[in-house]
Amino acid sequence: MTLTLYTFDWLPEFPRGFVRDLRVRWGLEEIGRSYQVATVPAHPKSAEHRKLQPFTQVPVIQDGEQKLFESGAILVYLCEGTPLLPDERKAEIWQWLFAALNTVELSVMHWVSMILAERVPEFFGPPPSADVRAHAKADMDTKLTALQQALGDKEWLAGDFSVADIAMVDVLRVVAAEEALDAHPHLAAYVERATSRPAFKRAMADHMLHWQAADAEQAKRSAG
Ligand SMILES: N[C@@H](CCC(=O)N[C@@H](CS)C(=O)NCC(=O)O)C(=O)O
Repeated sequence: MTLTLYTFDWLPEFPRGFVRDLRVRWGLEEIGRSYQVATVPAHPKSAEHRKLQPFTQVPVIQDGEQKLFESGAILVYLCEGTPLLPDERKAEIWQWLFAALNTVELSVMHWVSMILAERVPEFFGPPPSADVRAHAKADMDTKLTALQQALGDKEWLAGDFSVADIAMVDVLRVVAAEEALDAHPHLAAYVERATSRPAFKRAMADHMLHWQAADAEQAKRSAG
């Protein structure tokens, strides 16, 4: 049965490459599972979307009878019983997956939303004061320093490449894109290592193709 991954029908340039359907696509590519993409309107949000996802966010998947939202839950569901979530390291991998989404991503998104408030105030504004932003950056850097220390010389967080690495690297990509990972060279190398994987490249290519098709569809609608 084909699994359906829901993402938005169209988004402006700035979040492309970072919308969280990417991490699900990456997981699907890693485990070799085919999928189709369906869309929900980004604006205005629909009642159908709220039935799928109570906060009207993406990603959501539908796999037979199983509907699931929250990217972490989706990744665990997909990777259970695969080499990305082997039974013997399950607890450790869950631990790092929660650390990615509940500790690191929290700090990263707090800081990134402040950067975006300056860049696209119509979505995220008003921009915070410089000292509020500096405080958020310091908090994020504390988390990144600790993460780098925990990673040490290891290639991946918990044994072989796992679902925790997908979550963590997808969170760190945002920091790397803002050139704020330079002070954490081991983490920068970790991101580079993970995003060199063919599965990531396929996922990213398909993610970007989706937005290109969305642009074409929008252009067609406004022309006709
Ligand atoms: N914790 C959720 C966060 C989902 C999330 O924030 N999705 C963004 C796209 S990356 C979204 O739908 N934003 C629109 C909104 O919040 O209204 C997850 O990991 O699935």
